Amino acid sequence: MAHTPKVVITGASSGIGRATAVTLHAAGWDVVAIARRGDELERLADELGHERIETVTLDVRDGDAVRRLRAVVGVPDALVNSAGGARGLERADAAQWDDWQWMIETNVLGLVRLTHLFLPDMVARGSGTIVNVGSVAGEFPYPGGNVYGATKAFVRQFTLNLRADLAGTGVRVTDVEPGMVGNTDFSRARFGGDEARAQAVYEGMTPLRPEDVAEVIAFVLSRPAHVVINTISLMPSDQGFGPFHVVRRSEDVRASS
Ligand code: 8X3
Repeated sequence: MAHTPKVVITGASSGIGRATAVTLHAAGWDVVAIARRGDELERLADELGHERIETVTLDVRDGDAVRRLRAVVGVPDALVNSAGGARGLERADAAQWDDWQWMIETNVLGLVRLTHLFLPDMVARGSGTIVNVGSVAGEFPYPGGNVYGATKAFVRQFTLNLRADLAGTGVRVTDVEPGMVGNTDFSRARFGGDEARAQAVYEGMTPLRPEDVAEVIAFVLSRPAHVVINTISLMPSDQGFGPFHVVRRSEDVRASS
């Protein structure tokens, strides 16, 4: 009987993680869907017909819960680190400490924790693919991006440093870096549930859909074993780059927020 590949996906209850679960399931993968919200995972399992889908309710910030995964999951063929998000868009001096801590604990520590858990077994087996969901914010700074962008820069460099360590082991690592993605909880969470503010982010433009990113992840995973994609950056065609911001002497820097 042909081997059915198994993928562990974090952040699988919504957005890119959920779309990736649906896309890979349709491509024949066994999916282990991980997220904080058990009710949303249950809805996903219902949608996928409770076949080739396992759900685990946990927060990637919870080290003990993550460690228990190894016994439950074994050695997956792929890990998609999609759990993460942004909290706040304030200028750095007005940012909330809790928001900064949450982003570092989730986007950085959570992703590293999952990777550290599965990597040794993948290397021992000589195969496996890890896809990290980074962001264009990890490469391009923008006002209010402060810690969020820095966590995604970490994800990018961690991915590349893993590549440096893992060349020749059969284990591949890729950073998929999307720009604006609509129809997710991303902006709602960034603005503390403020629906109107979240909607305004995507007003008058067409953002990426979570499925667009999921298809890229599926593409990465479906390359033959000798091909590794280091990074992929994608944006909606309505998104571009801003000019450098220059503060003129007439402006009061302290007041411009
Ligand atoms: C978020 C991408 O462009 O909305 O990861 O900041 S963007």
